[in-house]
Amino acid sequence: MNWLPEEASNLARNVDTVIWFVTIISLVFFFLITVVLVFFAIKYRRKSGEDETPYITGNHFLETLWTIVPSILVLVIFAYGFIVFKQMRTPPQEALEINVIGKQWLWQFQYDNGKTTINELYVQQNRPVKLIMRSEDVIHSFFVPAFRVKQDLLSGMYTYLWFTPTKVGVFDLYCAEYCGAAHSKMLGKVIVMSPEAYERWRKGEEREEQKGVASISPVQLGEQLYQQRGCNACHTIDGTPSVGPSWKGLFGHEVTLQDGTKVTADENYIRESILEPQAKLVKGYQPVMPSFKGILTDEEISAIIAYIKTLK
Ligand code: HEC
Ligand SMILES: [Cu+2]
Repeated sequence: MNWLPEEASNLARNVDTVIWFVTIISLVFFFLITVVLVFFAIKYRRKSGEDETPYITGNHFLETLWTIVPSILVLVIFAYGFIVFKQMRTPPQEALEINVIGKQWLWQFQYDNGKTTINELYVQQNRPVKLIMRSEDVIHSFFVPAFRVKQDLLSGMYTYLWFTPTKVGVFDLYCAEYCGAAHSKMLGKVIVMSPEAYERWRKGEEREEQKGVASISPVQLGEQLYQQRGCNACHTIDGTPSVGPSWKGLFGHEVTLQDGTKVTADENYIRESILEPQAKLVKGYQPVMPSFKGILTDEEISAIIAYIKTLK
């Protein structure tokens, strides 16, 4: 029976067992009670010539039974749930720590080797990971259904999450707390790699490899980055203003800034807008764009500029 999503972490099976345990107990009692109810309603319904119901004051045996049996069951559910909960809240000592920042409307991941990624979390198969999470604005919630983990991110305090991914693959990451206009676009991927591939990725060797395999044009790369780096949460490419201005017709045109001055959107303006978004604010918009300094390489910025140029 494949009613639940794929199980791709060490915690998934345990969570599912608790859910099935509670569901099956509920179903058994639901049918038991419904069947008895319907049966009694028919059997003891009012019949002609039989006006008075019998006078019943109680039944000690039955009352004790229906108090003790459910109490034991509820305690068993509690104990079982607590055991799994405790496992989920206790990261192992050797877990690899990754910092997670949630902000409107993207995920940022910082690794021990100094790397930063956006909307893509890279982890190693069969190696426990501990996420140390915070928000830079409102409440977000980190949710990976295949791992059966979900945890809120708050500003002003850290929250934690851990899991051991057990399957190599790419899994969906959602923000599960309504966090504003582009909440539904606050999506990411968790990329689980084999130990060898992860080691290469950590050392930064995978870039060369990628280049060898997929030599895509700057425009194509720019288009990919628009999606993968979360620009699409705030910028449209069809002319409709969103949280930020649309990229359509941006390049080469005049932009009116907050203080009324006008600048022409050339390569340097766009580059500055990406690295220091607050340096020149576009009129009519809030200063909410995060800086991508240290996140996008020069090559990637050039690719985004090339892509914006095509959006006439
Ligand atoms: C959280 C929302 C948000 C995200 C995510 C975001 N931006 Fe922005 N961006 C804005 C806002 C708001 C403005 C206008 C205010 C300003 O100039 O900072 C803006 C302005 C810009 C401008 C100047 C546009 C103009 O019309 O003059 C460029 C270029 C830009 N962003 C590029 C990017 C790129 C590239 C990314 C992804 C790597 C990105 N933005 C991600 C909100 C965002
Ligand atoms: Cu969110």
